[in-house]
Amino acid sequence: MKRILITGSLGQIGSELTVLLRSIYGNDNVVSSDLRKVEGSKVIEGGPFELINVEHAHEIAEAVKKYKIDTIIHLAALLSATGEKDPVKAWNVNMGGLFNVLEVARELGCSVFTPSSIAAFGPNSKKVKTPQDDVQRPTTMYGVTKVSGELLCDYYHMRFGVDTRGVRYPGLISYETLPGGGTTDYAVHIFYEALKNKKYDSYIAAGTYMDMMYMPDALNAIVTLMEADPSKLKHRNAFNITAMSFAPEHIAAEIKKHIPEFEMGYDVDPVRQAIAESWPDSLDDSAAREEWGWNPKYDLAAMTTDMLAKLREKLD
Ligand code: NAD
Ligand code: AKB
Repeated sequence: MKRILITGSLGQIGSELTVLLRSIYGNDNVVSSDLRKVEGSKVIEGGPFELINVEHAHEIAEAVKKYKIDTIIHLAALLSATGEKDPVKAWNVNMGGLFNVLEVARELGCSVFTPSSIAAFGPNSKKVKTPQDDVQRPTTMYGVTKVSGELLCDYYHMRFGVDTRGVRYPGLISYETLPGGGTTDYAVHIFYEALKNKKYDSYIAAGTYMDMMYMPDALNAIVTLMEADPSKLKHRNAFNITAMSFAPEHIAAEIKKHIPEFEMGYDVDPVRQAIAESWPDSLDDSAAREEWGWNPKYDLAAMTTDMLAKLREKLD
C-alpha cells in the first residue's frame, strides 16, 4: 500500500485528489499539506494534515519521515496569471519547491508525481495537435518553470533513479474548488456566472482555442500513471494529455443548450489573452494513450451537463 504526501493539497486539484486517494489507499495513508489551513475543509478533516511551505525543504523531509511516505504528489505552485504578476515568487515557489521535493525524494527514497502544463509550450511550438516532443520556448515565467521542471524531473530519474512521473495538463474544469489564478480559469467562472446571473464577460477573445479537461479525467490520469508499469514509460515526466479543445464561444453555446437565456460578452484582458495565444490550440496525446492507456471520458457536452448539475446542487 502506498503512503502518499500531497503538497498544495487545498488547491483546485489537491482538494479533490486528496479525497479520491484516501478512498483508494485509506485515510491514514494519504497525508495532505499546504501553506495555509481552511476551516471546515474535507482535506483537513478527512485525514492527516501538515502545514508545509515547499520552499522549506526540512518541512517536506520531516513529514516524509514522520509518516513513512514513499510517494510525493507535488502540486504546490503559482499558476500562469499569478506568475506574471510576481515572476520572482513564481520562480522561487515553482522551481525551489520542486527542487526541494526531488532532493527529499532522492535522499529518502520516494517516487514523485508532479504536473506540467500546456504552458510548457510557446509560440514556436506547433499550434495544432502539438506533438509530444516539440520545440519548447515558453514566454511566461510559469511556462519557463514548467519546462525547467520537466527537465529536472528527467534528470533526477536518469542521474539518481528517482521514479518521477508527470503529465502536461490543459486547463482544468471543476466545481469543488475555484482555480488559483490561471489563464484557462474563464472556463470555470463561466459556469458560476451562467447559473447566478445568466451572463458572462469572457476575458479571453472569441476564436482563442485552448485544451481543457474535466476534473474526474484529470484525477484518473494521476492514479493511472502512478500505477502504470514503469517499463512501458518512455516519456515519464511530461505526457501530453487532453480531453477537448474549444474557444469561449463554443463553451457558451454548450451552456446555452441548458440555459437558453445565457448571454456571453467579451471584456478581453490583454495579459491573459497574450498568454493564451502563446499556447497550443490542441495537443497530440497519443504517447499517453499508447504508453499507459490514457482515455478521457468527458467531452465538452458531457462535461457541461455534469458541471451544471453538480454546481446547481452546490449553489442551492
Ligand atoms: P492551485 O493554485 O489551485 O493550488 C495550489 C496550492 O498550492 C494552493 O492551495 C496554495 O496554497 C499552495 N501553495 C502555494 N505556494 C505554496 C508553498 N510555497 N508551499 C506550499 N503550498 C503552496 O493549483 P492547482 O490548479 O491545484 O495546480 C496544481 C498543479 O497542477 C500545479 O503544478 C499546476 O501548475 C498544475 N496544473 C494545473 C492546471 C489547472 O488548470 N488547474 C493545469 C495545468 C497544470
Ligand atoms: C493556467 O491557466 O495557468 C493553468 C494551466 C493550463 O497550466 N490552468
